[in-house]
Amino acid sequence: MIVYLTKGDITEIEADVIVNAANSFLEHGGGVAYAIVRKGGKEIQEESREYVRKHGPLKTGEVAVTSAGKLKAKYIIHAVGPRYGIEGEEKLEEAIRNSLRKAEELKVKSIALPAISTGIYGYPYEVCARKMAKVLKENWNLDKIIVCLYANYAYDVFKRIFKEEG
Ligand code: AR6
Repeated sequence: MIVYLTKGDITEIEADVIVNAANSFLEHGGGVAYAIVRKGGKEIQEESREYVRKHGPLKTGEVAVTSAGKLKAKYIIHAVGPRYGIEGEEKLEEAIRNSLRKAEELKVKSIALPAISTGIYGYPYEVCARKMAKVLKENWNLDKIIVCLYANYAYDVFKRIFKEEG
């Protein structure tokens, strides 16, 4: 398994799965979620609503799967991260771990993840980077995990922490 850190727009990445930083209602109105729906098409939002109609809203740390619409990926895994100051960082760890578990269940080989909870939900990049480093070290049956950072500063923080955490 190879882990890559990359800078840029996650919707441009070639991976079987793209992880979305979602909310409990899977209403993709801002941040990376909006970028995914804008480029992937409204079917992603429609399938998300259908999921919530059937199963109810997701708890923090949980994930749901939809198609990836017009994106090159096969699936979107929508992961609900915690809100900083309201929900603890163990939920961030859960959201990351549940995303990778779901990807294994889907029998895909590659996955791209954004820095869940570090935008609108306000978590420091450093906390997210440490949680990612921890979870990625677990034994995953995936060939390629791409962590995609949007801001230069985020990329620098992740690079430093991934180096520190080995
Ligand atoms: N590609 C990669 N990363 C991105 C992109 C992109 N195109 N756009 C933003 N980021 P956020 P959250 C980074 O706010 O904090 C939404 O409204 C961004 O710089 O997308 O988990 C949802 O519907 C940040 O580092 O997610 C929820 O309501 C990271 O992605 C809520 O925001 C996550 O930022 C979730 O908040």
